[in-house]
Amino acid sequence: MNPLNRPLPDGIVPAEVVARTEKRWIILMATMLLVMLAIIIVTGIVGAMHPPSNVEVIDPTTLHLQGEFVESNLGAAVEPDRSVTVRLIAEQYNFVPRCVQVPVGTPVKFRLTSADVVHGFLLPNTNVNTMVVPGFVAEVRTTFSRPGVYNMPCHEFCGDGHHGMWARVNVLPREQFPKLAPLERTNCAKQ
Ligand SMILES: [Cu+2]
Repeated sequence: MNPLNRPLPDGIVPAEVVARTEKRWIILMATMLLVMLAIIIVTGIVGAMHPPSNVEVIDPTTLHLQGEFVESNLGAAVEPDRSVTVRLIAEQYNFVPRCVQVPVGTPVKFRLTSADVVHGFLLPNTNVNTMVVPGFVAEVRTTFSRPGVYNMPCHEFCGDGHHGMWARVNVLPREQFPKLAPLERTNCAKQ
């Protein structure tokens, strides 16, 4: 070993040793950053996850009086292109409506807003996961690949009753959905 490369008794390390150590750390850190970036990109593409980007404002004090989120407009609605739009209001401590039915294999667009505080909307094992912020409309698109019952807990702590705030999405076989009565489609009520 080159005696010049040994740490000196006063703790000063030769310059080339410092440079080599720093280079190793830079390479290690850059590799870690690239690996983490790759994980974000790959999981984003594979899981079709998108950060919520729908900046759309709404007056939370008049939701029930006018506009898109009046009571008669809530629940699942079929669009002219056969896709489905689901409109929900999150409020302490409920989703309105508490249950919606949608068809499998069909593009579904969830539009949500809050009447009071920040809530969260999540459907397990799907790409649906967003905050619901008063004053804004959150929009998430998905296509359910299999029929079943998806519970949707509020996952943003919103007060004393937060633990009891949950709702449900019933994903139905495609041929079953058009047979539903309007009220069954919006809040799962049997008619
Ligand atoms: Cu909540």
